[in-house]
Formats: sequence, structure tokens, C-alpha cells
Amino acid sequence: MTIISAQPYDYELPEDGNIALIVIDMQRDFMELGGFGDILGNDVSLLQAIVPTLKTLLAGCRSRNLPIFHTTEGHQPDLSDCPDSKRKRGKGKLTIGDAGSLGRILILGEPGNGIIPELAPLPGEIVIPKPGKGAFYNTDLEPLLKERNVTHLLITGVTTEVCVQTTMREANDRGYECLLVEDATESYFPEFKQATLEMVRAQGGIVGWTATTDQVLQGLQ
Ligand code: TIU
Repeated sequence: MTIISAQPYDYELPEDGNIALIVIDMQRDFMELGGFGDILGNDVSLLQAIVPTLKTLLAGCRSRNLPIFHTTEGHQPDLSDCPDSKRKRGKGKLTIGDAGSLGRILILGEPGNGIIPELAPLPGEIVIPKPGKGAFYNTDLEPLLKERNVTHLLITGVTTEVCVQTTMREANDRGYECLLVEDATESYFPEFKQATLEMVRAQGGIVGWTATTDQVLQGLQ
């Protein structure tokens, strides 16, 4: 039995369980000027804080040969998978599909959709393009996890209360035991990050657990 010291209580990975790392949307669209996060009016520099910790966690998971999944939020060039409601939201000068300084905003394959170089996926790691906020909606994530008999998920990435929390809730409803890594997730709104950490682990871990990168790597040894 692997035990990670976590909140609201220890997170347990039994001998017959398998754990995977999920890195949500660490793409230029959210991290850099000219991307989707920026056009929505956010201070994108806030998200840089987790890059070193997430790098450490990725290295630790790679050295333990854990399955690693990266996601990117993005749409087909013809926007056939983007509801009008999503395009209209925000009422900014630019919206999804428009040309920005990182290419067409939130479109798969554009420069903005690329994962930042510090956290680039290695060969063998799976990159899941996702049209929604949750990583299970309209993607192959669930069958790919099932193929690998994954039962437990370490969840990381941006932004904590949007795509990260949505994914964690989707995973929780599907029966995965989820741990949100506190210093490997970030938000444009520090108070929303804090509230998310507290709400997922409240009520006896109603959505799952939280722990730091150090706690995770110590427990996984
Ligand atoms: N706007 C915002 O906080 N997030 C998103 O739109 N997507 C993700 O969280 N990836």
C-alpha cells in the first residue's frame, strides 16, 4: 500500500491500484500574452508560479514510470466543436477562432495551443485535445485510462477553478480517486484557487484529496 500524506486524510493507493498524472492545459493560450487567458482580461503572469513545481512533479512521475496525460483546451479550425455560447462569452474584442499574436485563439495546432516548452510532453506521454473545460467531455481520456487500469489520478495544471476542478469532478463521478496537487495548480484568482482546494477536500473529501508536490513524491517512493 502506498500512502500519501494529504488533506482531509491520508490518500491510499492499494497494491492493485494504478495512479496516473494528469496535467491540464499548460498551454501558451493561458500562460502568455495574446492568448485566450489574456484576451479574457487576466494577468497571465500569475500562472508562472507553478511551472517549477510542476516540472519537479513531472520528473518524479517520469522516474517512477507513471502514465502521464497532458491536455490542451482547443477547437477544430472550423469551430464545429465550439458552441456559439462559448464563442460569445466574455464580449472581448477578440474571441475563440480569431487571429491573435499566438495564432488563432484556442484552436488546435496553433502556436497558442502548444504546451509551454518547460513542460513539453515526452514521447509516449499522451496529449488529449479537449473542446470543453472538463477533460472527459468529448475526449478519449476515459477509455485510455481504462486500458491502463488506472484507478487513481494526480490532477494538476490550470486554471484551478475552471478546467482543473471541472476535470476533477468529472473524474470523481466516474469513480476515480483524485488528488489535486496544491502547488502544481494555479488560478488567475488566488482566492478562487484557495476556495477550490477547500471545497474539494471539505465534507470528508467530497471530491477528493489535496497534497503538495513534496508530499506526493514522498508518498510515491
Ligand atoms: N479562463 C480560465 O480560467 N480557464 C479556461 O478558460 N480554461 C482552463 O481553465 N484551462
